[in-house]
Amino acid sequence: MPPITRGFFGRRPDAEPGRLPPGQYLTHDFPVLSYGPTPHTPLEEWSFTIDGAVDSSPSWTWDELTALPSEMVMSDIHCVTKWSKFDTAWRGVSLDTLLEGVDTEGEYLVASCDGGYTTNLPLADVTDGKAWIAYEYAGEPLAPEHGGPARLLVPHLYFWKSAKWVRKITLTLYDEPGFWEVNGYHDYGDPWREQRYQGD
Ligand SMILES: Nc1nc2c(c(=O)[nH]1)N[C@H]1C(S)=C(S)[C@@H](COP(=O)(O)O)O[C@H]1N2
Ligand SMILES: [Mo]
Repeated sequence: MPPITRGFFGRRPDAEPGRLPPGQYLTHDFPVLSYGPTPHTPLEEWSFTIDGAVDSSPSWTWDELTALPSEMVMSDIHCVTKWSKFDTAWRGVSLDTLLEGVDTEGEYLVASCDGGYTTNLPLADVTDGKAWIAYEYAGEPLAPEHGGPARLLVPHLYFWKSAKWVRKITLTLYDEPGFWEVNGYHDYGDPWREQRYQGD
């Protein structure tokens, strides 16, 4: 078969074995899942802060954050309600960049958002190129319903860990469950091990 034909059919994402985590189905649209209304914080009032078990607590305005070196991220995302979306394209600042020069004894963190949503993560899951503060999606400013102006992006875990409208990351010494985690969702949320709910 000529390569062009093989490429055309062979690259159909839903035909790629092993790319969809167990129990997930592929979707091509981008569902919106928000608990509560979409906040609309003006960019002049927006800031992003790292605090908690840190020696110094850095904070960035919108202009400061978006002036930092950013990265293009292409990743598959997996929602606990069972949809997955392949090749989502983001731009954002790596947590590695934001945590540079921050000394901490914390091994966990809680991300807090406008609107009150929180989620917890091990620090090791947001370092070494695994997480970003994303502010563009598909080449456009991130839409408010998808977390704009900026959201946490942690694509290797279920998407509830990717906190929309994130404003703060608090480093903690102990694991402190967030909004869905106290309501029965798994503490860690690895889609490949199907860690949807507590006890999975
Ligand atoms: N602040 C906030 N972040 C959130 C949520 C939320 O309700 N509030 N929902 C989570 C869940 S369950 C999912 S699946 C994704 C959905 O992101 P999307 O609406 O961009 O698809 O955001 C996550 N981040
Ligand atoms: Mo979700």
